Amino acid sequence: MLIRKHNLLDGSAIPTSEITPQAKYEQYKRLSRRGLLTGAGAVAATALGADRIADLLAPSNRVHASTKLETVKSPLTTTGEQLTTLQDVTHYNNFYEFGVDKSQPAQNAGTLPTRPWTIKVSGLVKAPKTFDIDTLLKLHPLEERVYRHRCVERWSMVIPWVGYSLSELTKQCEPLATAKYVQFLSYFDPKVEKWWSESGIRWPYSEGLRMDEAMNPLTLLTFGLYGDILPNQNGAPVRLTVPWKYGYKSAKSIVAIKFLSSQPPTSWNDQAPDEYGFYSNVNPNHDHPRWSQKYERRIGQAFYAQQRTTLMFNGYTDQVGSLYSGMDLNRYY
Ligand SMILES: Nc1nc2c(c(=O)[nH]1)N[C@H]1C(S)=C(S)[C@@H](COP(=O)(O)O)O[C@H]1N2
Ligand SMILES: [Mo]
Repeated sequence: MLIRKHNLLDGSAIPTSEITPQAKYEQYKRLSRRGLLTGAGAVAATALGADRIADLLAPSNRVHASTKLETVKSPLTTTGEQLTTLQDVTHYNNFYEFGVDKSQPAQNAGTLPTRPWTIKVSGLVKAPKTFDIDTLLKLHPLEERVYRHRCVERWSMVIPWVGYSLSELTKQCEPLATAKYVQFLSYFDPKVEKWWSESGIRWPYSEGLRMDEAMNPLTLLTFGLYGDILPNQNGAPVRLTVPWKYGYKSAKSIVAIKFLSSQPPTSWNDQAPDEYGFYSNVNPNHDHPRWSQKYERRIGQAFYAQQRTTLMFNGYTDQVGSLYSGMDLNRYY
């Protein structure tokens, strides 16, 4: 019941199966179905109805007055398009540590311990440092920035994030001139994130950017959305948002940042290198081996209005196009 309802949220035409090899996907599906259907959730769902259950299982979804973040408007708000609803932004998620179905993070991520929380900075820096989350929140005024969000699976959203440019933190880290790449590592505790084995990903979730990409003002160190702290399923208490790249570059629940001289290993590239490159720039002219990237489906829009043409760099060419001048984007996909 729960599964049916959440899959119907977006009139899903694009199954999760497209991001992983079919056989493996069938295996995840069996595992997660078994987990859901034999659990207390299934029993309670029948008795109370799916909406009530979603609330009960994901206390992190409830908005409390004390979790509001004070923000200033940002000149870097880059789209005037209609926002995706808070309900869709928080109930259609990829966060594989909490399950491979898009409805699972909202149900399962409530147990993520978001305090105390630190980010450890190491590698090619003047001196390693550890930043507490509450220090990070005060490092720079928080801005509200509305970005387009395009997943490699061809769905998209428009989300009002809260944060500040990652470059503000990077400056505090004092990277050495030899640092050419930055790696981001997500929180990983197999006892908390009990769904970790459902996918073929090697944990912890790892992502990376070239230094100039990390320093681009659009790259957002993100603490909230819709004026509130991040719900756990969206990567609380701190994540990255890199709007010109496919969603998977934006690592959630970051606990470590490393400055490196060479390209770090990244989770999806590691899993299927011919499907997911290191750069992962949104590019309608470079097809995924199993599907075209020319179109996308805007979550939450009326069915007839869902289909959209995907824009080069997700529409952020003016801001980031020059980072790739002279590069063959079919080779560096
Ligand atoms: N740690 C971690 N970060 C992650 C993921 C994940 O599974 N684990 N999924 C990625 C993918 S594929 C996408 S599309 C975005 C989804 O973010 P959202 O659910 O907040 O929209 O998070 C990215 N960051
Ligand atoms: Mo994604």
